[in-house]
Amino acid sequence: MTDSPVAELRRRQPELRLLTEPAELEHYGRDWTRRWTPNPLAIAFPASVEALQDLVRWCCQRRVAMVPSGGRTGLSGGAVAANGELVVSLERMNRVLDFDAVDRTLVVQPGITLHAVHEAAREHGLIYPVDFAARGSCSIGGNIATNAGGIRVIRYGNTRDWIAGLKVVTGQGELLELNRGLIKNSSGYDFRQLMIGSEGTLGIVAEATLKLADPPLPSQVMLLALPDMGALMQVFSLFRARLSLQAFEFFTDHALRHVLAHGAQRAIDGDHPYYVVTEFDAVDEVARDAALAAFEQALEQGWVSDGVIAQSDAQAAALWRLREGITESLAARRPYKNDVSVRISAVPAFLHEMQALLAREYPQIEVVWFGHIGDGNLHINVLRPESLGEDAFIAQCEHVTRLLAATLQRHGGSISAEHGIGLVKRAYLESTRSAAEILLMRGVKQVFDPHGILNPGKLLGDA
Ligand code: 2HG
Ligand code: ZN
Repeated sequence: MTDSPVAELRRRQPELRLLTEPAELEHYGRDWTRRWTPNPLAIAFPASVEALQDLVRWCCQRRVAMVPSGGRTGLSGGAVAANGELVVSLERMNRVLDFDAVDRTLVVQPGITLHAVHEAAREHGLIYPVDFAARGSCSIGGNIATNAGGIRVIRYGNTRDWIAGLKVVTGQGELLELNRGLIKNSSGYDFRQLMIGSEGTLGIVAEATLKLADPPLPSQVMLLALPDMGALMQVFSLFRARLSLQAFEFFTDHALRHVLAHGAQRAIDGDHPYYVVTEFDAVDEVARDAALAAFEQALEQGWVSDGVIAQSDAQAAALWRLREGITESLAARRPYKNDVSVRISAVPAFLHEMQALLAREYPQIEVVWFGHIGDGNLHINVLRPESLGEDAFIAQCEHVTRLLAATLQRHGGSISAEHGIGLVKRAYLESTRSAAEILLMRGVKQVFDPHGILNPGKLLGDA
């Protein structure tokens, strides 16, 4: 009689932590999407690059599908294991390996949380500037796999801009050392950049060299209430011209209602349809006066109806919570999520069409918008009414997403700005990427993972 795959793996790697209990399979087999029923084969926790490499080699020989797994805070189903895959959790590979003061880089294992990376950089008087609400749970490997963005993109760019080197294990178990921390390297195809955003379909991140930056100047946080949607980009243009922005985020009154019900503190009285949280350099009195002047000008123009400036770190955190707490405040409702982007210049026209589309297609359904408006990135969370069954709700949302994808296509936008394609968006990839591009993507997949064992079904769908 032949061994089961799990028994065989146990014999091959006796040191490997392997979980197979139903509760563990359930826990590690899903991400924040909660749409698919987890059904992994087992959960493996390699503790070293060598163990990871050996694991991939075994999976390749045995044709066992793998799902690389970090903090599983993803919103597109990229870390879901619903088809008997082996989940490869990088949880035990969570250490800082090196800091180089001259290069200003931090070498980390993939399972380290974003928060722990921030702390490690801070210990050396520097920052790792990519930041977003899931920082305490998400892992750097997952951030790299999705090219995570967040709330500081307007100033610092996406994860892609902060990766100086990567070690990855390909679908045949080869270990590649990509770019080795070099700033300048004009020696052909940059596989590092190909791996970033590949959602675990081309390789598994085994180690990352992160660039660090100087801490930003002292800042101020302002909350603004806006009378209408048209004012959003007017205020943005004004503030961007007058101030040095670190963040510019927006949310609607619907979002505010949920976040307040979830424990956040109201900061502006009255009913206002739109809000902006912005953070900007405010190093001295001159800079603070410039911020006030910008606010007053916006007030005179009728683009803002009210506003507050945080007077302490605690108040700044409270203002940020109004924006950052939205996802969590909606989580119990398991919203259907869109995460879309257009060029900043296309935002006003796109917003206009999108608002009309959502009002027309979701007449009885609550839709919550928020996001990184200063980057042209909008999050749309659609809440299922109790009267509508789950399947009918998803079907309706998929229908609207198809219309939304067509609108995005007209405006040259993307169906996934920062959450990835995963399982959730794969039917819409064609609206953002051309047929020629998708064909090449399949070719690339074939090169790095010829047996299709790395996160099958995600991003490109089934080949
Ligand atoms: C954010 O910007 C995250 O807060 C989550 O990207 C967005 O929940 C969402 O739709
Ligand atoms: Zn976001």
